[in-house]
Amino acid sequence: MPTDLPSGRERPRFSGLPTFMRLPELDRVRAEHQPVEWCIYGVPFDGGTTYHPGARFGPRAVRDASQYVKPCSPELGIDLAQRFSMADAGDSPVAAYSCSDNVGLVQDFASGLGDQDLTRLLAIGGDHSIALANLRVAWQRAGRPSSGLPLIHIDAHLDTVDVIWGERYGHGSFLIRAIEEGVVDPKRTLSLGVRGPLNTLKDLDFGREAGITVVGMSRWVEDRASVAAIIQEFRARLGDDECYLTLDIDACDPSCAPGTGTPVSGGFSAAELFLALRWLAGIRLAGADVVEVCPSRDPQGITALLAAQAAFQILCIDAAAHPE
Ligand SMILES: [Mn+2]
Repeated sequence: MPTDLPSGRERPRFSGLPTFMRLPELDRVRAEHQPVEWCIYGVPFDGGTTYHPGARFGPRAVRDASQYVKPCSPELGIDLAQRFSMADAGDSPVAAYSCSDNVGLVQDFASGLGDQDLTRLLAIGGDHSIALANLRVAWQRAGRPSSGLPLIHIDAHLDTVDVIWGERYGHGSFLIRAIEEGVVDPKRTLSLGVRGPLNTLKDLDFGREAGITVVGMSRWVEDRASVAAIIQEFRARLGDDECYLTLDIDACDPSCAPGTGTPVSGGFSAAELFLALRWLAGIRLAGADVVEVCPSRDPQGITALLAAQAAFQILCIDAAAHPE
């Protein structure tokens, strides 16, 4: 089902109110009684940040950068605007002073977006703590699978820290909470991009013992063919099941994603990230998020641009699973 998207060759991309990718606003699409297959919304929250704050300005920066995201992927042969009905729902309300309150608030907002059975949600962060809210809603909409949703987690960090500064819902804890709550299936979780330095040598133990397949950045650098094989094996275990995808922009190297709160050197280049995402094309997605863009750390805006283009590539992964 197509999206009514203005042509950049008729209406300039530098004009108009900036919705994500110039998509129609959700209210307008609903007023016309059109179904929505993918709904994008922002979560301007960074109360879960442990180092540089500022990701609360991420949704605005990503929307602005996304004015130059065009709808067609020649690599995958997909015209996203022809494939999906998409809309931008604006921003979720946030509880700026409370991580735990914020998760519930965002969850309530996201639960009311689009049609319960049809609409998948793409959240633009905000720090990584907001992923838990979107994951809960994706799990509910997928029919509450008892084993939890399979997950692709692209991040420099594994985000399985139990408690930081007395807080259980910060940006380093979304994955341990999601596993505890049963909304994520750790045995069908693939983590790409993790690297050191770590606080302790035991930091990855919880994830590995829970069954997460952790593919560290060193393997990507030293033996990329084996990463391709691991992804093939992961896809075989997925079968036709829907999978959630979360992208922390700090998976990428600070040279191409400096605008993030907890940067770690030695990450993916932009081209490598897109290669990894293309290797996932055709996986059915239950929902997704792109988080941790901190615009004030990046005056040139290359991080927000990368996040916007990556969000497009993520939608293309699902589009490849829904041929016209
Ligand atoms: Mn993260």
